[in-house]
Amino acid sequence: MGPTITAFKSSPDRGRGLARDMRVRWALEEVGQPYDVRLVTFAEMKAPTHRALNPFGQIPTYEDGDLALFESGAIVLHIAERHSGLLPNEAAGRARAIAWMFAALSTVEPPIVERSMAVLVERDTPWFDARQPMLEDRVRTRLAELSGRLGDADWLDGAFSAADLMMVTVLRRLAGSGILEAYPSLCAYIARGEARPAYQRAFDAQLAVFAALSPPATC
Ligand code: GTB
Repeated sequence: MGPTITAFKSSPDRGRGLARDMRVRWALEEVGQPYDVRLVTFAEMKAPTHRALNPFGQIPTYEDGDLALFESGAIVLHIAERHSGLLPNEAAGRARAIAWMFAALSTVEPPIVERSMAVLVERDTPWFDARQPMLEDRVRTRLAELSGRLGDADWLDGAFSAADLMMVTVLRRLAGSGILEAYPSLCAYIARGEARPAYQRAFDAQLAVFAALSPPATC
């Protein structure tokens, strides 16, 4: 039996692959590991049964036999370490790929999330207009640094790895913000990630959850 992950029963992104189960689904698809999904409502996420898996009452979680994990980064790293294809075999390259995974999660993602959370929950506050340019500048700083390092390369450090999977999912959170367009190499980088068959299978699977919620109207 394969692992079971959790995902939103009704994702606020309407199946656009922005919730963090997407990166776990993508990793599982890349390594060819079939998996089950348990869909949870917001109320279920905050109930003791789910909090036993994730003390913060969030998705995604991962269960495989006796092992239960939370934190999308830890889950993707676990998958990448158990299967071939997502981390280099050579020790130094593997360590660098893991460093890039941390960079995606702890250096690039925080300003992106802070900006999008402000748009979501602070739009009507008196400080929104003054604060938003500063939050956007912080995002632009990271994007400029990242695109500077990526240069003309296809991926962050040699072949595609879990580092790229993580970074692409982090950058996708900027879709529709109008910020990414100033960094064509990052747009192309995201497009390369999205073109991978494993990405597309993962995307389709999470979109199907949303589609099942809202079947097309009939006459
Ligand atoms: N650090 C944790 C991880 O990486 O696993 C963060 C997990 C997390 O933020 N989970 C979110 C969650 O469960 C879902 S992904 N939120 C419910 C809660 O905290 O009560 C974040 C997310 C949600 C929705 C969109 N969207 O609609 O665009 C994008 C991202």
